[in-house]
Amino acid sequence: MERDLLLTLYHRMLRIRTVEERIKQEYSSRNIRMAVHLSIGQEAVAVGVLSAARSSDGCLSTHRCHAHYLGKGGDLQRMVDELYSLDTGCAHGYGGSMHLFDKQVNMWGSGAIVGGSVPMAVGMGLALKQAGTDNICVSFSGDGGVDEGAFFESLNLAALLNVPILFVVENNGYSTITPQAVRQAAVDVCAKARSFGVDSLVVDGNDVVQAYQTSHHLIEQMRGDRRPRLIEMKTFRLCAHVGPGSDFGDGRRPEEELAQWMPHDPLRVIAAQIEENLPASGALLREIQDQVTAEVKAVFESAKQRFEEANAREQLAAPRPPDPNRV
Ligand SMILES: Cc1ncc(C[n+]2csc(CCOP(=O)(O)OP(=O)(O)O)c2C)c(N)n1
Ligand SMILES: [Mg+2]
Repeated sequence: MERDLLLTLYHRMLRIRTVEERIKQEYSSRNIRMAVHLSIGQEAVAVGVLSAARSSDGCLSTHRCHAHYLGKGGDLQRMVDELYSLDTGCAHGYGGSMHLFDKQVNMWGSGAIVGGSVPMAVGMGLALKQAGTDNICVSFSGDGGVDEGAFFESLNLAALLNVPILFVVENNGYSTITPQAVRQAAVDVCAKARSFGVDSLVVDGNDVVQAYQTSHHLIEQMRGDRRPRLIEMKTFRLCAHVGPGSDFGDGRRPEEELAQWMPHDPLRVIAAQIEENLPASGALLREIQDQVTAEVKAVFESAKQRFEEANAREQLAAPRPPDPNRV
């Protein structure tokens, strides 16, 4: 992989990690008044897939959507403003962490209903095709999304109508704290997709280079043949299902799994790839780290300041009816 691309992937993953680490820190202040589902440990999926897509391609996501929104190029300040319930947020402060949207970059939204955005993505993909473009739609769902009937109806319709949709199943092995094998009689997601006529393959979701190259290859095919594909990305969530904590050590997930996955932390994986392919890149990496740290600090400080000012004016205390003309 060429040097600039490798560094870009690193930058994007580190930026997402730094934002979410900052959310963890700020959460105890209780100024982020909503559930947050962090993607720490899963950044390579979002960055690998979405770096292979174009801004004009569409994307729909799930409750765990920060990485997808940022990977798609969504505005960071507007995301953080949304977490602080500010009306400058990307959903004007009404949606919160699970409802991120940025029309400028065709981040078409995300939602809390497991599997709920998958059929919508099929419709959006069909619209792209009917408009005569070569754009595609990316649909992210978790392995929990594969528990849902709507997921299978979506596979069927996408195959039947030849919809250019890339189904990305971000398989972190759990739906909240229930392992996949406890919920699904057959755990081979690709076999299920193939049975509907959707070409599918499995990728190491912690290796951003593999995620990028596979996605790029499939997306290029889809621009030509306007047919669906599915990628199952095997990955692991390093944080709790929800909130800033951890669900290891309290019996909810076995600690041995964390020990097994830690060496495969996607940021460690890419750091090793950079070390191997780009010797003497230490100064460059430090430059990227400094730039990301400064950007994230400035964005949070800005949001916090405006949150405090708004709070002081008691603007957040009064319920505001949504204005349907604003989106
Ligand atoms: C239809 C529906 N059922 C149950 C829930 C409760 N719920 C919220 S997140 C979640 C886990 C989803 O797991 P997965 O799709 O694998 O995503 P992950 O949290 O692992 O990223 C569940 C069951 C919900 N929001 N919607
Ligand atoms: Mg899951």
